Amino acid sequence: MIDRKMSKESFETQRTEVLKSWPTGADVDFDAAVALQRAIPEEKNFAAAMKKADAEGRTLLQPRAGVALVDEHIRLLKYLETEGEADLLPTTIDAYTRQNRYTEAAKGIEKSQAAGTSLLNGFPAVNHGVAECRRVTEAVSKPVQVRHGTPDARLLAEITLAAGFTAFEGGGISYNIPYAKNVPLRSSIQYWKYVDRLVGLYEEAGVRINREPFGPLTGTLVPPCVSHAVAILEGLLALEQGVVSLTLGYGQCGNLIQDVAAIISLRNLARTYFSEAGFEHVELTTVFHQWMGGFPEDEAKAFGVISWGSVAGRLAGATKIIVKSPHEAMGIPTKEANAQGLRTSRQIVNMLSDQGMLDSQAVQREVALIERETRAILEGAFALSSGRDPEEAAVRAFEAGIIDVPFAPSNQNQGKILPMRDNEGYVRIFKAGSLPLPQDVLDFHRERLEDRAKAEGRLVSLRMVTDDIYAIGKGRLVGRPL
Ligand code: 8ZB
Repeated sequence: MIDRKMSKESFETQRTEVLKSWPTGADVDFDAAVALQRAIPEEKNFAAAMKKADAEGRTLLQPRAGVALVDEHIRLLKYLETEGEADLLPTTIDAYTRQNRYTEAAKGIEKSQAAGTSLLNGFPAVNHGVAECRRVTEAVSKPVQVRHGTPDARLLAEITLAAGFTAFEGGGISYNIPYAKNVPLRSSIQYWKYVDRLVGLYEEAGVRINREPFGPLTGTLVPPCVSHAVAILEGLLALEQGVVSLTLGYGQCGNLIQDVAAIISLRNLARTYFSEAGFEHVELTTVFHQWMGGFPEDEAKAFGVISWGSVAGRLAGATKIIVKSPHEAMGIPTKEANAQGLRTSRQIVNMLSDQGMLDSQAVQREVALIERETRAILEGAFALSSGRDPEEAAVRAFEAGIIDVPFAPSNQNQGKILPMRDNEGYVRIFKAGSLPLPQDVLDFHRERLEDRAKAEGRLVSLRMVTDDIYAIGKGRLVGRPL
Protein backbone atom coordinates (compact mmCIF):
# COMPACT_ATOMS: atom_id res chain seq x y z
CA MET A 1 0.00 0.00 0.00
CA ILE A 2 1.37 3.41 -1.01
CA ASP A 3 1.66 5.78 1.97
CA ARG A 4 0.21 9.10 0.85
CA LYS A 5 0.04 10.71 4.28
CA MET A 6 0.95 14.38 4.30
CA SER A 7 4.43 14.76 5.78
CA LYS A 8 4.87 16.19 9.27
CA GLU A 9 6.94 19.09 7.89
CA SER A 10 4.39 19.99 5.26
CA PHE A 11 1.60 19.86 7.85
CA GLU A 12 3.49 21.96 10.41
CA THR A 13 4.53 24.57 7.84
CA GLN A 14 0.92 24.96 6.74
CA ARG A 15 -0.31 24.95 10.32
CA THR A 16 1.77 27.99 11.24
CA GLU A 17 0.28 29.87 8.28
CA VAL A 18 -3.27 28.66 8.88
CA LEU A 19 -3.29 29.61 12.57
CA LYS A 20 -1.94 33.06 11.70
CA SER A 21 -4.65 33.73 9.11
CA TRP A 22 -7.07 35.16 11.74
CA PRO A 23 -6.33 36.25 15.35
CA THR A 24 -8.44 33.49 16.97
CA GLY A 25 -6.06 30.92 15.45
CA ALA A 26 -3.53 31.80 18.15
CA ASP A 27 -5.72 30.14 20.78
CA VAL A 28 -5.42 26.68 19.22
CA ASP A 29 -3.23 24.46 21.39
CA PHE A 30 -3.21 20.88 20.10
CA ASP A 31 -2.19 19.22 23.38
CA ALA A 32 -4.88 21.10 25.29
CA ALA A 33 -7.34 20.18 22.54
CA VAL A 34 -6.50 16.48 22.84
CA ALA A 35 -6.92 16.68 26.63
CA LEU A 36 -10.31 18.37 26.19
CA GLN A 37 -11.44 15.81 23.59
CA ARG A 38 -10.34 12.89 25.76
CA ALA A 39 -12.45 14.21 28.63
CA ILE A 40 -15.61 14.26 26.49
CA PRO A 41 -17.97 11.47 27.60
CA GLU A 42 -18.56 8.64 25.10
CA GLU A 43 -22.21 9.58 24.57
CA LYS A 44 -21.12 12.98 23.25
CA ASN A 45 -18.60 11.54 20.78
CA PHE A 46 -20.05 11.56 17.26
CA ALA A 47 -18.03 8.58 16.00
CA ALA A 48 -19.09 6.47 18.99
CA ALA A 49 -22.76 7.38 18.46
CA MET A 50 -22.57 6.41 14.78
CA LYS A 51 -20.78 3.15 15.54
CA LYS A 52 -23.35 2.23 18.19
CA ALA A 53 -26.30 3.06 15.92
CA ASP A 54 -24.76 0.94 13.16
CA ALA A 55 -24.26 -2.01 15.51
CA GLU A 56 -27.84 -1.75 16.78
CA GLY A 57 -29.33 -1.23 13.32
CA ARG A 58 -30.80 2.11 14.34
CA THR A 59 -31.24 5.26 12.25
CA LEU A 60 -30.33 8.51 14.01
CA LEU A 61 -31.85 11.91 13.22
CA GLN A 62 -29.91 15.15 12.80
CA PRO A 63 -31.10 18.67 11.85
CA ARG A 64 -29.19 21.61 10.36
CA ALA A 65 -28.99 24.75 12.52
CA GLY A 66 -26.81 27.76 13.13
CA VAL A 67 -27.21 31.41 14.18
CA ALA A 68 -24.78 34.29 14.63
CA LEU A 69 -24.46 34.62 18.41
CA VAL A 70 -23.19 32.04 20.89
CA ASP A 71 -25.97 32.22 23.51
CA GLU A 72 -28.70 32.20 20.87
CA HIS A 73 -26.98 29.26 19.16
CA ILE A 74 -26.84 27.35 22.45
CA ARG A 75 -30.55 28.00 23.03
CA LEU A 76 -31.28 26.76 19.51
CA LEU A 77 -29.32 23.52 19.91
CA LYS A 78 -30.85 22.83 23.33
CA TYR A 79 -34.31 23.32 21.87
CA LEU A 80 -33.58 20.86 19.03
CA GLU A 81 -32.27 18.41 21.58
CA THR A 82 -35.28 18.61 23.92
CA GLU A 83 -38.30 19.68 21.82
CA GLY A 84 -36.90 18.22 18.60
CA GLU A 85 -35.66 14.93 20.10
CA ALA A 86 -32.54 15.13 17.87
CA ASP A 87 -30.01 12.32 18.29
CA LEU A 88 -27.14 14.30 16.80
CA LEU A 89 -26.63 18.06 16.68
CA PRO A 90 -25.19 20.31 13.98
CA THR A 91 -23.54 23.64 13.92
CA THR A 92 -24.18 25.12 10.49
CA ILE A 93 -21.55 27.72 9.60
CA ASP A 94 -22.44 31.07 7.95
CA ALA A 95 -21.65 31.88 4.31
CA TYR A 96 -18.90 34.47 5.06
CA THR A 97 -16.93 32.02 7.16
CA ARG A 98 -17.36 29.39 4.42
CA GLN A 99 -15.51 31.76 2.10
CA ASN A 100 -12.90 32.74 4.72
CA ARG A 101 -14.35 36.28 4.83
CA TYR A 102 -13.89 36.77 8.58
CA THR A 103 -13.94 40.58 8.47
CA GLU A 104 -17.48 40.47 7.05
CA ALA A 105 -18.47 37.76 9.53
CA ALA A 106 -17.26 40.10 12.32
CA LYS A 107 -19.56 42.85 11.02
CA GLY A 108 -22.40 40.32 10.92
CA ILE A 109 -21.79 39.47 14.57
CA GLU A 110 -21.78 43.18 15.56
CA LYS A 111 -24.97 43.88 13.64
CA SER A 112 -26.62 40.80 15.12
CA GLN A 113 -25.71 41.98 18.61
CA ALA A 114 -27.18 45.41 17.86
CA ALA A 115 -30.33 43.91 16.33
CA GLY A 116 -30.73 41.33 19.08
CA THR A 117 -31.22 38.62 16.44
CA SER A 118 -29.15 36.65 13.96
CA LEU A 119 -28.24 38.51 10.78
CA LEU A 120 -25.95 35.73 9.55
CA ASN A 121 -27.11 32.50 7.96
CA GLY A 122 -25.07 30.37 10.33
CA PHE A 123 -22.64 30.27 13.23
CA PRO A 124 -19.32 32.10 12.60
CA ALA A 125 -17.14 29.68 14.56
CA VAL A 126 -13.77 31.13 13.47
CA ASN A 127 -14.65 34.62 14.70
CA HIS A 128 -16.02 33.32 18.01
CA GLY A 129 -12.81 31.36 18.60
CA VAL A 130 -11.96 28.30 20.70
CA ALA A 131 -13.26 29.34 24.14
CA GLU A 132 -16.65 30.59 22.89
CA CYS A 133 -17.12 27.55 20.63
CA ARG A 134 -16.30 25.37 23.58
CA ARG A 135 -19.28 26.86 25.46
CA VAL A 136 -21.47 25.45 22.68
CA THR A 137 -20.18 21.88 22.85
CA GLU A 138 -20.29 21.94 26.66
CA ALA A 139 -23.86 23.26 26.86
CA VAL A 140 -25.47 20.29 25.07
CA SER A 141 -25.65 16.59 25.85
CA LYS A 142 -25.53 15.17 22.29
CA PRO A 143 -22.57 14.91 19.86
CA VAL A 144 -22.13 18.02 17.70
CA GLN A 145 -20.89 18.19 14.11
CA VAL A 146 -19.61 21.15 12.10
CA ARG A 147 -21.61 21.47 8.85
CA HIS A 148 -20.69 24.07 6.26
CA GLY A 149 -19.60 24.22 2.56
CA THR A 150 -16.04 25.52 2.74
CA PRO A 151 -13.37 24.86 0.09
CA ASP A 152 -10.60 25.88 2.55
CA ALA A 153 -11.76 24.81 6.01
CA ARG A 154 -8.34 24.38 7.62
CA LEU A 155 -8.72 27.12 10.25
CA LEU A 156 -12.37 26.23 10.87
CA ALA A 157 -11.33 22.63 11.57
CA GLU A 158 -8.48 23.65 13.87
CA ILE A 159 -10.74 25.90 15.95
CA THR A 160 -13.82 23.71 16.18
CA LEU A 161 -11.99 20.46 16.90
CA ALA A 162 -9.99 22.27 19.60
CA ALA A 163 -13.36 23.39 21.02
CA GLY A 164 -14.81 19.89 21.40
CA PHE A 165 -16.78 19.34 18.20
CA THR A 166 -16.42 15.64 17.37
CA ALA A 167 -17.42 15.53 13.69
CA PHE A 168 -16.58 17.59 10.62
CA GLU A 169 -18.48 17.60 7.33
CA GLY A 170 -17.04 18.24 3.86
CA GLY A 171 -14.38 17.22 1.40
CA GLY A 172 -12.09 18.55 -1.28
CA ILE A 173 -14.52 17.70 -4.07
CA SER A 174 -17.94 17.94 -2.41
CA TYR A 175 -17.23 21.32 -0.77
CA ASN A 176 -15.77 22.76 -3.94
CA ILE A 177 -17.70 21.69 -7.05
CA PRO A 178 -21.22 22.51 -5.73
CA TYR A 179 -20.13 25.56 -3.70
CA ALA A 180 -17.45 27.53 -5.57
CA LYS A 181 -17.05 29.00 -9.04
CA ASN A 182 -13.32 28.96 -9.62
CA VAL A 183 -11.37 27.31 -6.83
CA PRO A 184 -8.98 24.83 -8.49
CA LEU A 185 -9.90 21.29 -7.54
CA ARG A 186 -6.26 20.54 -6.84
CA SER A 187 -6.22 23.35 -4.24
CA SER A 188 -9.38 22.31 -2.41
CA ILE A 189 -8.16 18.71 -2.30
CA GLN A 190 -4.90 19.95 -0.74
CA TYR A 191 -6.80 22.01 1.85
CA TRP A 192 -8.91 19.01 2.76
CA LYS A 193 -5.86 16.77 2.94
CA TYR A 194 -4.80 19.05 5.79
CA VAL A 195 -8.19 18.68 7.51
CA ASP A 196 -8.08 14.89 7.17
CA ARG A 197 -4.49 14.81 8.39
CA LEU A 198 -5.53 16.89 11.41
CA VAL A 199 -8.26 14.34 12.14
CA GLY A 200 -5.59 11.65 11.69
CA LEU A 201 -3.40 13.38 14.28
CA TYR A 202 -6.29 13.40 16.76
CA GLU A 203 -6.78 9.70 15.96
CA GLU A 204 -3.12 9.00 16.75
CA ALA A 205 -3.61 10.85 20.06
CA GLY A 206 -6.51 8.53 20.94
CA VAL A 207 -9.36 10.84 19.86
CA ARG A 208 -11.80 9.63 17.23
CA ILE A 209 -13.32 12.39 15.07
CA ASN A 210 -16.03 11.51 12.56
CA ARG A 211 -15.63 12.71 8.95
CA GLU A 212 -18.46 13.02 6.46
CA PRO A 213 -18.02 14.05 2.82
CA PHE A 214 -21.06 15.99 1.55
CA GLY A 215 -23.01 13.34 -0.34
CA PRO A 216 -25.79 15.22 -2.17
CA LEU A 217 -23.45 17.54 -4.15
CA THR A 218 -25.78 19.99 -5.97
CA GLY A 219 -28.86 18.22 -4.63
CA THR A 220 -30.49 18.50 -8.04
CA LEU A 221 -31.27 15.19 -9.77
CA VAL A 222 -27.75 13.85 -9.14
CA PRO A 223 -27.59 10.25 -10.43
CA PRO A 224 -26.44 7.92 -7.60
CA CYS A 225 -23.41 6.72 -9.62
CA VAL A 226 -22.03 10.27 -9.81
CA SER A 227 -22.34 11.06 -6.11
CA HIS A 228 -21.14 7.55 -5.17
CA ALA A 229 -17.97 7.96 -7.27
CA VAL A 230 -17.21 11.26 -5.53
CA ALA A 231 -18.01 9.83 -2.07
CA ILE A 232 -15.64 6.90 -2.56
CA LEU A 233 -12.79 9.08 -3.82
CA GLU A 234 -13.25 11.46 -0.89
CA GLY A 235 -13.45 8.49 1.46
CA LEU A 236 -10.14 7.15 0.14
CA LEU A 237 -8.54 10.60 0.47
CA ALA A 238 -9.67 10.77 4.12
CA LEU A 239 -8.55 7.23 4.97
CA GLU A 240 -5.11 7.91 3.48
CA GLN A 241 -4.64 10.70 6.03
CA GLY A 242 -5.57 8.50 8.99
CA VAL A 243 -9.34 9.01 9.33
CA VAL A 244 -11.14 5.96 10.81
CA SER A 245 -14.75 7.04 11.41
CA LEU A 246 -16.23 7.80 8.01
CA THR A 247 -19.83 8.51 7.03
CA LEU A 248 -20.70 8.47 3.33
CA GLY A 249 -23.81 10.24 2.13
CA TYR A 250 -26.46 10.34 -0.55
CA GLY A 251 -29.26 12.80 -1.25
CA GLN A 252 -32.78 11.45 -1.74
CA CYS A 253 -33.83 11.27 -5.39
CA GLY A 254 -37.48 10.44 -4.66
CA ASN A 255 -38.11 6.98 -6.11
CA LEU A 256 -38.15 4.61 -3.12
CA ILE A 257 -36.53 1.66 -4.90
CA GLN A 258 -33.71 3.79 -6.29
CA ASP A 259 -33.13 5.48 -2.93
CA VAL A 260 -32.93 2.21 -1.02
CA ALA A 261 -30.67 0.72 -3.71
CA ALA A 262 -28.45 3.79 -3.56
CA ILE A 263 -27.66 3.38 0.14
CA ILE A 264 -27.15 -0.39 -0.21
CA SER A 265 -24.81 0.05 -3.19
CA LEU A 266 -22.94 2.91 -1.53
CA ARG A 267 -22.12 0.70 1.43
CA ASN A 268 -21.15 -2.29 -0.77
CA LEU A 269 -18.96 -0.25 -3.10
CA ALA A 270 -17.24 1.66 -0.30
CA ARG A 271 -16.42 -1.51 1.63
CA THR A 272 -14.97 -3.14 -1.49
CA TYR A 273 -12.96 -0.14 -2.69
CA PHE A 274 -11.64 0.63 0.79
CA SER A 275 -10.55 -2.91 1.50
CA GLU A 276 -9.00 -3.27 -1.97
CA ALA A 277 -6.99 -0.12 -1.20
CA GLY A 278 -5.78 -1.73 2.04
CA PHE A 279 -8.09 0.01 4.52
CA GLU A 280 -9.58 -2.79 6.61
CA HIS A 281 -10.28 -0.92 9.83
CA VAL A 282 -12.82 1.64 8.76
CA GLU A 283 -15.86 2.51 10.85
CA LEU A 284 -18.06 3.00 7.81
CA THR A 285 -21.57 4.38 8.24
CA THR A 286 -24.08 6.07 5.93
CA VAL A 287 -26.16 9.25 5.88
CA PHE A 288 -29.36 9.78 3.92
CA HIS A 289 -30.32 13.38 3.15
CA GLN A 290 -34.01 14.15 2.92
CA TRP A 291 -34.87 15.81 -0.41
CA MET A 292 -32.34 18.58 -1.20
CA GLY A 293 -34.17 20.12 -4.15
CA GLY A 294 -37.04 22.61 -4.28
CA PHE A 295 -39.75 22.14 -1.64
CA PRO A 296 -43.47 22.93 -1.68
CA GLU A 297 -44.31 26.22 0.10
CA ASP A 298 -47.36 24.65 1.71
CA GLU A 299 -46.10 23.36 5.07
CA ALA A 300 -48.52 20.42 5.02
CA LYS A 301 -47.05 19.33 1.69
CA ALA A 302 -43.53 19.91 2.97
CA PHE A 303 -44.27 17.50 5.83
CA GLY A 304 -45.22 14.99 3.14
CA VAL A 305 -41.82 15.36 1.47
CA ILE A 306 -40.07 15.12 4.85
CA SER A 307 -42.02 11.96 5.72
CA TRP A 308 -41.22 10.32 2.39
CA GLY A 309 -37.52 11.01 2.98
CA SER A 310 -37.76 9.43 6.40
CA VAL A 311 -39.40 6.33 4.91
CA ALA A 312 -36.66 5.95 2.31
CA GLY A 313 -33.80 6.65 4.73
CA ARG A 314 -35.11 4.15 7.26
CA LEU A 315 -36.02 1.39 4.77
CA ALA A 316 -32.55 1.83 3.24
CA GLY A 317 -31.01 1.20 6.65
CA ALA A 318 -29.03 4.48 6.68
CA THR A 319 -27.17 5.13 9.94
CA LYS A 320 -28.50 8.69 10.12
CA ILE A 321 -30.93 10.96 8.30
CA ILE A 322 -30.41 14.70 7.82
CA VAL A 323 -33.81 16.24 8.36
CA LYS A 324 -35.52 19.11 6.54
CA SER A 325 -38.09 21.52 7.99
CA PRO A 326 -41.51 22.73 6.81
CA HIS A 327 -39.86 26.14 6.18
CA GLU A 328 -37.51 24.74 3.52
CA ALA A 329 -39.11 26.67 0.64
CA MET A 330 -38.80 29.94 2.61
CA GLY A 331 -35.19 29.64 3.83
CA ILE A 332 -33.68 29.13 7.27
CA PRO A 333 -36.26 27.64 9.62
CA THR A 334 -37.32 28.91 13.04
CA LYS A 335 -36.34 26.59 15.85
CA GLU A 336 -39.97 25.51 16.15
CA ALA A 337 -40.23 24.54 12.47
CA ASN A 338 -36.88 22.77 12.68
CA ALA A 339 -38.10 20.72 15.64
CA GLN A 340 -41.32 19.89 13.76
CA GLY A 341 -39.32 18.41 10.89
CA LEU A 342 -37.43 16.33 13.42
CA ARG A 343 -40.54 15.07 15.21
CA THR A 344 -42.27 14.19 11.93
CA SER A 345 -39.19 12.18 10.97
CA ARG A 346 -39.05 10.61 14.43
CA GLN A 347 -42.61 9.33 14.15
CA ILE A 348 -41.91 7.70 10.77
CA VAL A 349 -38.57 6.19 11.76
CA ASN A 350 -40.08 4.78 14.96
CA MET A 351 -43.02 3.24 13.11
CA LEU A 352 -40.67 1.64 10.57
CA SER A 353 -37.97 0.53 12.96
CA ASP A 354 -39.47 -2.93 13.41
CA GLN A 355 -40.11 -3.48 9.71
CA GLY A 356 -36.55 -4.16 8.62
CA MET A 357 -35.06 -3.05 5.34
CA LEU A 358 -36.79 -3.03 1.99
CA ASP A 359 -35.55 -5.71 -0.32
CA SER A 360 -36.98 -6.99 -3.59
CA GLN A 361 -35.93 -7.98 -7.08
CA ALA A 362 -36.42 -4.40 -8.18
CA VAL A 363 -34.07 -3.20 -5.43
CA GLN A 364 -31.50 -5.82 -6.37
CA ARG A 365 -31.68 -4.90 -10.07
CA GLU A 366 -31.12 -1.27 -9.21
CA VAL A 367 -28.26 -2.08 -6.81
CA ALA A 368 -26.53 -4.02 -9.59
CA LEU A 369 -27.06 -1.14 -12.03
CA ILE A 370 -25.69 1.53 -9.68
CA GLU A 371 -22.70 -0.66 -8.82
CA ARG A 372 -21.83 -1.19 -12.48
CA GLU A 373 -22.18 2.51 -13.27
CA THR A 374 -20.13 3.65 -10.28
CA ARG A 375 -17.39 1.13 -11.03
CA ALA A 376 -17.24 2.28 -14.64
CA ILE A 377 -16.78 5.89 -13.52
CA LEU A 378 -14.24 5.05 -10.81
CA GLU A 379 -12.23 2.75 -13.06
CA GLY A 380 -12.29 5.44 -15.77
CA ALA A 381 -10.95 7.90 -13.20
CA PHE A 382 -8.27 5.58 -11.79
CA ALA A 383 -7.09 4.78 -15.32
CA LEU A 384 -5.96 8.43 -15.55
CA SER A 385 -3.76 8.16 -12.44
CA SER A 386 -0.73 6.13 -11.54
CA GLY A 387 -0.94 3.68 -8.65
CA ARG A 388 -4.69 4.33 -8.23
CA ASP A 389 -4.03 7.70 -6.61
CA PRO A 390 -7.46 9.12 -5.66
CA GLU A 391 -6.23 12.72 -5.82
CA GLU A 392 -4.80 12.42 -9.33
CA ALA A 393 -7.82 10.36 -10.38
CA ALA A 394 -10.25 13.01 -9.12
CA VAL A 395 -8.44 15.97 -10.69
CA ARG A 396 -8.03 14.31 -14.07
CA ALA A 397 -11.51 12.78 -14.08
CA PHE A 398 -13.11 16.20 -13.55
CA GLU A 399 -10.92 17.69 -16.29
CA ALA A 400 -11.97 14.94 -18.69
CA GLY A 401 -15.64 14.96 -17.67
CA ILE A 402 -15.37 11.35 -16.53
CA ILE A 403 -16.89 12.64 -13.33
CA ASP A 404 -19.43 15.34 -14.09
CA VAL A 405 -21.85 16.79 -11.55
CA PRO A 406 -25.13 18.12 -12.95
CA PHE A 407 -25.97 21.81 -12.35
CA ALA A 408 -22.71 22.63 -10.51
CA PRO A 409 -21.45 26.26 -10.53
CA SER A 410 -17.76 25.27 -10.67
CA ASN A 411 -15.61 25.88 -13.74
CA GLN A 412 -13.71 22.76 -12.62
CA ASN A 413 -16.67 20.69 -13.75
CA GLN A 414 -17.62 20.11 -17.39
CA GLY A 415 -21.35 20.33 -16.76
CA LYS A 416 -22.22 18.31 -19.84
CA ILE A 417 -24.42 15.70 -18.26
CA LEU A 418 -28.17 16.09 -17.99
CA PRO A 419 -30.26 13.90 -15.71
CA MET A 420 -34.00 13.33 -16.05
CA ARG A 421 -36.68 11.22 -14.40
CA ASP A 422 -38.09 8.15 -16.08
CA ASN A 423 -41.77 7.23 -16.04
CA GLU A 424 -41.52 5.81 -12.50
CA GLY A 425 -39.53 8.75 -11.15
CA TYR A 426 -36.09 7.13 -11.13
CA VAL A 427 -33.33 9.63 -11.92
CA ARG A 428 -31.80 8.50 -15.23
CA ILE A 429 -29.25 10.02 -17.56
CA PHE A 430 -30.45 11.89 -20.65
CA LYS A 431 -27.10 13.38 -21.77
CA ALA A 432 -24.11 11.43 -20.47
CA GLY A 433 -21.41 13.90 -21.53
CA SER A 434 -18.11 12.05 -21.09
CA LEU A 435 -19.23 9.71 -18.30
CA PRO A 436 -17.63 6.35 -19.26
CA LEU A 437 -20.79 4.27 -18.89
CA PRO A 438 -21.10 0.97 -20.80
CA GLN A 439 -23.23 1.18 -23.97
CA ASP A 440 -25.89 -1.22 -22.68
CA VAL A 441 -26.29 0.96 -19.58
CA LEU A 442 -26.70 4.08 -21.70
CA ASP A 443 -29.22 2.22 -23.86
CA PHE A 444 -31.15 1.18 -20.76
CA HIS A 445 -31.36 4.79 -19.54
CA ARG A 446 -32.51 5.92 -22.98
CA GLU A 447 -35.22 3.25 -23.17
CA ARG A 448 -36.58 4.26 -19.79
CA LEU A 449 -36.74 7.90 -20.87
CA GLU A 450 -38.42 6.99 -24.15
CA ASP A 451 -41.06 5.10 -22.12
CA ARG A 452 -41.83 8.26 -20.19
CA ALA A 453 -41.88 10.41 -23.32
CA LYS A 454 -44.39 8.02 -24.88
CA ALA A 455 -46.59 8.08 -21.78
CA GLU A 456 -46.57 11.90 -21.86
CA GLY A 457 -47.08 12.17 -25.61
CA ARG A 458 -43.96 14.28 -26.15
CA LEU A 459 -40.34 13.82 -27.17
CA VAL A 460 -37.47 13.36 -24.71
CA SER A 461 -36.22 16.93 -24.34
CA LEU A 462 -34.59 19.55 -22.13
CA ARG A 463 -38.08 20.72 -21.20
CA MET A 464 -38.56 17.50 -19.24
CA VAL A 465 -35.42 18.26 -17.23
CA THR A 466 -36.72 21.68 -16.16
CA ASP A 467 -40.15 20.23 -15.44
CA ASP A 468 -38.47 17.65 -13.17
CA ILE A 469 -36.47 20.28 -11.28
CA TYR A 470 -39.69 22.05 -10.23
CA ALA A 471 -41.94 18.98 -9.87
CA ILE A 472 -41.63 18.25 -6.14
CA GLY A 473 -42.04 21.92 -5.27
CA LYS A 474 -45.27 21.82 -7.27
CA GLY A 475 -46.54 18.72 -5.53
CA ARG A 476 -45.43 15.85 -7.80
CA LEU A 477 -42.35 13.69 -8.39
CA VAL A 478 -42.20 13.48 -12.19
CA GLY A 479 -42.49 16.78 -14.10
CA ARG A 480 -45.45 15.87 -16.29
CA PRO A 481 -46.88 18.32 -18.83
CA LEU A 482 -50.05 20.08 -17.61
C1 8ZB B 1 -26.70 22.56 1.42
C2 8ZB B 1 -27.58 22.66 2.62
C3 8ZB B 1 -28.82 23.47 2.39
C4 8ZB B 1 -29.80 23.25 3.50
C5 8ZB B 1 -30.22 24.54 5.35
C6 8ZB B 1 -31.04 25.10 4.23
C7 8ZB B 1 -31.11 23.92 3.30
C8 8ZB B 1 -28.54 26.35 5.78
C9 8ZB B 1 -28.98 26.82 7.84
C10 8ZB B 1 -29.86 25.83 7.45
C11 8ZB B 1 -30.84 25.79 9.50
C12 8ZB B 1 -29.09 27.32 9.17
N1 8ZB B 1 -29.54 25.55 6.16
N2 8ZB B 1 -28.17 27.15 6.79
N3 8ZB B 1 -30.76 25.31 8.25
N4 8ZB B 1 -30.02 26.78 9.96
N5 8ZB B 1 -28.28 28.28 9.62
O1 8ZB B 1 -29.25 23.77 4.69
O2 8ZB B 1 -32.31 25.52 4.68
O3 8ZB B 1 -32.10 23.02 3.77
